[in-house]
Amino acid sequence: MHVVPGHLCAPYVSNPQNITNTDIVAWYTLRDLSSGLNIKPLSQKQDLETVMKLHHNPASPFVRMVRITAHELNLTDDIELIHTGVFLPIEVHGAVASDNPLGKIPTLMTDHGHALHDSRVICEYLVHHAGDKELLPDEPVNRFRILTVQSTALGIADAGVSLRYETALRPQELRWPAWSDRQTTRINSALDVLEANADDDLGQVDLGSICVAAVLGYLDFRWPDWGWRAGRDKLTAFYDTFSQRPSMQATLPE
Ligand SMILES: N[C@@H](CCC(=O)N[C@@H](CS)C(=O)NCC(=O)O)C(=O)O
Repeated sequence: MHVVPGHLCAPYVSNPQNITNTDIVAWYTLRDLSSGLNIKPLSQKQDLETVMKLHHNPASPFVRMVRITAHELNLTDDIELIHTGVFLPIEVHGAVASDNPLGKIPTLMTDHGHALHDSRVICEYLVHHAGDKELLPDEPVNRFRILTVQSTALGIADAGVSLRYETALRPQELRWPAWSDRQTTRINSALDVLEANADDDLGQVDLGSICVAAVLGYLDFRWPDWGWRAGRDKLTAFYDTFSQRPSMQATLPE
């Protein structure tokens, strides 16, 4: 049984079919305590059991998308970060692979013990978990517009991470410059579309703008001389403003 903030008198039970006598005793003990004496303030979340675990590495743009989303939803205290340490695309990382057969990050273990991947699934899960209707509204026109902006950002991240593997990790003699050029073209084309649609797509905090901000931060982190700002004034203004948010400041890549 997990006891989570806000549920002290009606504890959250991971699987209601598996309630044991111990759970019931714990439930009533908590209820009795809450009526009088030793109960902890709800704000002391860190003293309570964390209920989700995120395999992460702060260099990953996909991980950052998830972490910014968690910050914006006030869920950070509910997620334990598990750092992968050195994380290479040619090695199986045991801890990650045990929760995700693809061996990729981010991977989230929910409070129900389910492993979730990839970043878009995890972001949507966090929105659902928080009961939020702002970051990904139900209204279909907005919802699918936001998901498409998110997809554009994810495409830039896919191309960027692949380019990074190609140019920083692949042995020199095996490199394929035309393939690298294609990734660069893809990224620049997507940035142009984000610039053209910035007024409609980047004016609010939602899963689309969060993922765009994360991937622009990744470009700055890996390629400070890329020059993505040139000729993209709206994207630049968006990023300058968005990157001041506490969620961005708390998740800087390293
Ligand atoms: N589509 C995935 C992509 C995740 C991804 O490629 N993550 C990279 C780290 S930035 C990774 O796990 N690479 C390890 C590998 O490719 O083996 C998502 O959105 O989460």
